[in-house]
Amino acid sequence: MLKRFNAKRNKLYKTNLSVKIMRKSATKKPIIGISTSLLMIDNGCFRGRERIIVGQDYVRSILFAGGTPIVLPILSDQEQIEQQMELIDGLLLSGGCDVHPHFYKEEPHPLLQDLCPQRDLHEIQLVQLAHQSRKPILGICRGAQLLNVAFGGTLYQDVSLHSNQVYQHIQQAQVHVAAHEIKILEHSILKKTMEVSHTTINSFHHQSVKKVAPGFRINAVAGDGIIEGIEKEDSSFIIGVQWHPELMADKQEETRKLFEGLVKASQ
Ligand SMILES: [Mn+2]
Repeated sequence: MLKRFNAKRNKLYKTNLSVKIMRKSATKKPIIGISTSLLMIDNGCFRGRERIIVGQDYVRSILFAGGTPIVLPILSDQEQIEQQMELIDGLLLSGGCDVHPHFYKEEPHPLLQDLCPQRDLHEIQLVQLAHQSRKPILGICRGAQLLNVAFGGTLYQDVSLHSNQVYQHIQQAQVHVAAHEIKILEHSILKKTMEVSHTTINSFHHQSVKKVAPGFRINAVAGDGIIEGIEKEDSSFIIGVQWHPELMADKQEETRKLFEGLVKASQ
């Protein structure tokens, strides 16, 4: 009698468990890993110590798009970087300092700004691992530049080296203000995602893509010829945008669609 009862209980338990597992996987929000910067504290008790930082706007944009954000500290051990990749469904490369020009075989130009080579190395490995495991990538500002360099492209170390006719790409207006126009190219993943051919975006970059990486194409361009976005041709979602959509996501519908696109591709 007891045996039969136990068997019945076990069966019920197993059924409940599988329902629970099914429910969990059906509603699981994609985990989006956000790359981070290091900040040296220059005053107070913790002066001289480093902190991991990432803009809360990236976190909020992923949350609004239906994803679960996690931050990825800069690591150097290959196996541990692989473990970071196993944890996430999609990768968001955040903005920050310049990519070291040695990664694209150039020497530092006088207009080059801050560097963080350990961050470059970490993110290049994350990009390679995400690509190998077919996980989507959205690169924002520095993230778009890093993506281009990781796949063999080069950068203008300062946009003034593109021409002396460039727009103001470090806007003086508030961060959410749409400052200059961009054209979004037909048949691009970006066009399919944002569903517009033109838009006006904010701009906070002093560098930009020079030679587009092999296998990539331009997906957005400003009127002065500065490349404002790239994407991997044979990917479902490996995109870099030169502006800061996370600072405008609550102002522009097409911008929200960019984050929704990343989360959807990560499902
Ligand atoms: Mn710009």
